[in-house]
Amino acid sequence: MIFDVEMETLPRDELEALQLTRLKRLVDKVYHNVPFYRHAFDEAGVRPEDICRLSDLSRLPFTEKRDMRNNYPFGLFAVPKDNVVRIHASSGTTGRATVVGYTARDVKNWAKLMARSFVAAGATRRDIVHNAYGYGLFTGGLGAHYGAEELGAAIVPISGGSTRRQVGLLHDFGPTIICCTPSYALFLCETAEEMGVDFKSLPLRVGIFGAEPWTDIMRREIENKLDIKAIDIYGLSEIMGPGVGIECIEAQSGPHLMEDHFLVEVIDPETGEQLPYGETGELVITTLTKEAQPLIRYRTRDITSLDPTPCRCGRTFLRMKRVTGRTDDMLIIRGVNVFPSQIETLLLETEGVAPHYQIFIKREGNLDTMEIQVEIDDKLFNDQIKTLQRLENKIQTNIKEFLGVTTKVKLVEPRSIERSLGKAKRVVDLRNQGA
Ligand code: DLL
Repeated sequence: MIFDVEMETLPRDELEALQLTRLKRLVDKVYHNVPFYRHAFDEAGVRPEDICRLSDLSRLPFTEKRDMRNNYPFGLFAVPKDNVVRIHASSGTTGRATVVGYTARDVKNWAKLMARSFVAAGATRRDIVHNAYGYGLFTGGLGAHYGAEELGAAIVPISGGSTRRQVGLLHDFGPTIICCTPSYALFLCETAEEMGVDFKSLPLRVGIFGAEPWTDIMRREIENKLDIKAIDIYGLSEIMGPGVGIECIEAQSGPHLMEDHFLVEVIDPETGEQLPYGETGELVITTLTKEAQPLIRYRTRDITSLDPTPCRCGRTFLRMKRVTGRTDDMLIIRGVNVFPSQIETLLLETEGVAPHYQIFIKREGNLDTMEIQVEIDDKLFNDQIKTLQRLENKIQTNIKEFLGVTTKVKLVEPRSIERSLGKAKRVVDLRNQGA
């Protein structure tokens, strides 16, 4: 099913014409209303009237996270503050928080895009949605909430945390759809097991998971454990929140991007050059309809590629490949580049380990070292030390062979790695703590 058939199946030439009209209007608006953009455009020697075709997009300068921080809190607003009805912000663990403002129309558009997303994931107004994304400054909770209401489904606004209580409600209310991070879905399932609740006997049929990188092998793990279809939803607060893209349940092969609202490109993160479809690089997004805080060519730091091939669901929007990581997540261990998601794939392909792991980066002398702690399955827990050592060696060898990096692998007891209620912390960097 498709929520907005007209837009979501628009022929590409009509879609591009719409994008161009919107882009021109946007460029004109930010040039005249946001001093930061006027300055940036002047510096790049480009004026609004220079944008005549979609390919002229590459003449515009990029916007980066640091530009948002430098204009903290409201410097990038393109409307008077009175027109702003909602403000979200990122947690700001690595500096000042990133602030995002919405007008009433922005909130409405977001709700519509999230309603589209629910329908793409197979939801209807008859569904009950258990929403365990955090409510608050994080966009996950309220984003999903407004979308489910827009669709007319029933939403249970449980937010993150109180995990045992959540299991009780999953059992009692019988929701058919669950929204949370993939790592929290596994934690819920594990808690249910401890409480004697069998997830497979619940009416739950679809999970809408995102907000953190996860792999296809993790998807299979979740689908098997929970007996549901697991759908990947993508988004980021700077651009809107969840619903920038979502997979369709028909193909489950990478999120369709909502291209009538967002103009997307993939660039080489080193040179800034646009890359052709299919090539992997950094996703860059221009918001075409945002009123309060539009962004031009925002560098997401997310690594992916774009897939223009037609999808069997009938949507004409491009699909993005699953995000494998962020440019700032890349680990460089003794000159070798590794992404946590590559390690996840190798770990989960190994029989006997559970989908819970953490990567510790330490400095020993002048060398960076990596230790991976991964939980073993309950089934292996009572096995002989020899068996466990063999398993550790096997994982170490696999990682060396496939990723070219030497690691220390340590198997740890089931349930000993801290569970997160939202985004999982996969990498712990101890290098600046004298470790
Ligand atoms: O995580 C918005 C969101 C909420 C998306 C709920 C999906 C579901 P931020 O906290 O600003 O916003 O974090 C955005 O999270 O740039 C990616 O690096 C990562 N991310 C989000 N969705 C995915 C995904 C929300 N499906 C950052 N796969 C993004 C991989 C994702 N990474």
